[in-house]
Amino acid sequence: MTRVIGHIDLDYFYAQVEEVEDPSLKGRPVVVCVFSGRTEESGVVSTANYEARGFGVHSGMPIAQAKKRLEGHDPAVIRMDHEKYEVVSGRIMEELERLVDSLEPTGIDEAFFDLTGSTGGDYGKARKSAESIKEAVMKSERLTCSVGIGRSKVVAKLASDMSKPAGLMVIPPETAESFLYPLDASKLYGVGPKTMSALEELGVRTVGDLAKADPSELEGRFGRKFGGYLLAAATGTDSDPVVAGLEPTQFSRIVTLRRDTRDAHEVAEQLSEGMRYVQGKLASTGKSFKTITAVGILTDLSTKTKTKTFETGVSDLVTIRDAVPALFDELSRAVGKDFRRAGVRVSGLEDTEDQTSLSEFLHPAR
Ligand code: DCP
Ligand code: CA
Ligand code: CA
Repeated sequence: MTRVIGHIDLDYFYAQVEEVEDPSLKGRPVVVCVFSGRTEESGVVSTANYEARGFGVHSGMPIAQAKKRLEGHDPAVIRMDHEKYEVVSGRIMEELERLVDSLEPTGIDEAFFDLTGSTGGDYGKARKSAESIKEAVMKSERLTCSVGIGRSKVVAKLASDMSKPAGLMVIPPETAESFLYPLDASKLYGVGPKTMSALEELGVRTVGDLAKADPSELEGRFGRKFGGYLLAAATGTDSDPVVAGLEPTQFSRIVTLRRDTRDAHEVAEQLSEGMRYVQGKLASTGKSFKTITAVGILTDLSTKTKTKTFETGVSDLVTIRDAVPALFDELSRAVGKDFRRAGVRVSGLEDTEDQTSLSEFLHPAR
């Protein structure tokens, strides 16, 4: 049977969450920022709403530059609150899981899903399902999203990208090739600038050129695996399945320190929110960990770590708060240099035994 694969991506996600929380922001340029804390202005733009994008503001831009572009346009400059977006994302993913055959989250605001079974391969039904999904997200969270449907992950992802913002694009299987061929090959998932310039050397500009390229030439240039993928992607016949609910393997949090330091207590103090975040992830997923790692990033950006492993699973904040300063103490003595950034990571995750009672405790309404 022809597959029905979907991709959903929430529009200007962090900024839209802020707009929902404070409706007075609607219509104004909104910029969500990661402040590094060094000076009042230092840091980068995490994302911006479409009003701000209209003035050329985009993710990764220095905050000072964004402010300059928005001068006189009443911008709202908001500090990024990752925790808040994680919570919204978690609720949406849970809801989506109930609406599709299988859901594969691929980031905080996006996921692939499969509707092959429930639609029986009928693309009219698939369009209806996609509309219900969009309505459900709007109804429960007041958020717009963009959805693409097609016969492969590559087609679905392209369709959702091209329908942004607030769009829906359904590409029935028989139109997949006419949809794909005119596009620039660089639009294909996995084709970055390096691959693109190699493709151009082979005379490939569009997806259609790629589909007609000599398979042995592609495999010679990119290897059997990637060469084969490129050909399949170009015709929308990439066969990667939707893999439901990937289990987390670790949780971590890294911060930029207010000043370079090797003082373990100073580092631990600035990581205390990070420790709470990690513990919150453990609690909400019903996991405990065996290994905890102190991560120190030096001024030359090299990474140093120190690890402690427990005999049995741990999930409480007190143990984390004890372990982290001790590990940083060891780490800074071993390294003998100041840290610029610091983080905490827990890994070796396993299910906490009293998972049921714990999740009941955390979500009494369920
Ligand atoms: N993000 C970030 N830094 C980046 C890119 C993204 O912090 N360089 C964060 C903020 C975004 C979220 O990840 O809201 C999702 O990223 P997207 O690339 O999906 O971008 P948006 O959702 O913001 O915008 P779009 O409407 O284009 O999807
Ligand atoms: Ca998005
Ligand atoms: Ca995204």
